[in-house]
Amino acid sequence: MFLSGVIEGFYGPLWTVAERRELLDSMKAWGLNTYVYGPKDDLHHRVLWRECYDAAAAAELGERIRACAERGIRFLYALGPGLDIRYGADADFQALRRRLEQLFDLGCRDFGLLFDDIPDRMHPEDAARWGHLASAQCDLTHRLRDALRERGEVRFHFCPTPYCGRMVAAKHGGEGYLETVGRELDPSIPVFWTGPEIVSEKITLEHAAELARILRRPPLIWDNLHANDYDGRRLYCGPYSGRPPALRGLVAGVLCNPNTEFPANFPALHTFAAWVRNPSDAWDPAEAQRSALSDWLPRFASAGQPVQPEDLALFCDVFHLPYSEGPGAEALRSAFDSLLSADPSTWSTEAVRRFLGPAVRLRDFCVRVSELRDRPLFQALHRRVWELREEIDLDIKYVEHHADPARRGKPFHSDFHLPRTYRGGFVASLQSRLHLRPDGSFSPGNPAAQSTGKGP
Ligand code: GDL
Repeated sequence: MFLSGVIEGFYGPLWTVAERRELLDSMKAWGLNTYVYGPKDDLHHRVLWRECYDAAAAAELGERIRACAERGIRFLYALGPGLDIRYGADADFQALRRRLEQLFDLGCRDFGLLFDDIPDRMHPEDAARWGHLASAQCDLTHRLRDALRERGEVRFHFCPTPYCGRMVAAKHGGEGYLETVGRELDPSIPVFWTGPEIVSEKITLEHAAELARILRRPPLIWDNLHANDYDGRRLYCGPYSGRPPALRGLVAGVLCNPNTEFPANFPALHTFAAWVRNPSDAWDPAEAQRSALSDWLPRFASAGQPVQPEDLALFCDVFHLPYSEGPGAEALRSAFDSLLSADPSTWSTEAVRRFLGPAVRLRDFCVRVSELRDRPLFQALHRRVWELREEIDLDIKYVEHHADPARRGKPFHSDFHLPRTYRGGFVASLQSRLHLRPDGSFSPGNPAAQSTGKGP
């Protein structure tokens, strides 16, 4: 069975019970078949991996497992013991067994052992026994699976310590890690893989085929395209893209680990599900996005002025995908760039309008967001929208100032964008100190041009 669905597998606040219920309903409606539970900051997933859930948490999990079953969705519980496990310690094995048996008793039959984002070194005794980290992890997976099989039929899944091309190239996990997994892990156990990068812009057929060769099984894609936990300023409301539909024939499945803010995931998951269902090998992300946004628009019912479809589309072009903005955002930025690169006395009315038209629409959309009747959606979008509104408002005022012959040439100030409260704070001051070049290398930046870092 081709696995398609959603991983709750990011860092940061977990989704709520109501959000998960909505997710499962949408997944059923959209034809997605797998939900993976493994949020990094459920303490019992990583830090307290030895401790079983208390009665209340277990009851909630049991309900969720039932809710999945009722909708024909596979529930996969993922456990990440790698931070401090001793692979050879019986006490640790028994703790893992107890953890998974608790889940088994709640109805769970699909398990994942995740060894991502952990130290890639073992205790010397484990190293002496297994030689390779991969061997210790594969052996542990088999032992656990065999123990659980005494209870009934179960399926296991495995996330390697190097889980993308870049980590393998850096020999994370040790020389020959993936080859060892390919040789030693039971071939019926799917192996997670995020692509050439942790957040992969593209996953090609060649890449998947090469992985399948090394792993001796088709990889199970853990897709971080829409994950935003690594940067509090970003949000991804663009369409699923960069993966040819033919990829479906080369992998065991694709599971998306999306934005931490659940309500913002509508376009990501709607377009992803359309990609999964797409009958042909042709894929038009823009078309999928139009369909997703037309279904999303009713959620933007406002207590004030109504939200227009083209404004929602522009917003999603701004908060688009990690490696690209949508066409509306590109056009807005290029209109602004062409004004900034010319002397304001030469600005044509048309060039000013080309910028101000969409900029004002975007600013107005930001105001609309605070008036949304769907308050969880407002909360999910609020911080990013506020920052966007601050910035776009500044740009509009700047352009209006210099487009006005009476004010042009005089310095531009904004009473709402003041030293230290605007773009201030310690983090921003650190950000200005190291400059990231397009080739990925860092060099000293120009902190003097930024805030003094003294407050507020
Ligand atoms: C990761 C983490 C994931 C996180 C994502 C994006 C995997 C296998 N693990 O490396 O939990 O959400 O990056 O930051 O992807």
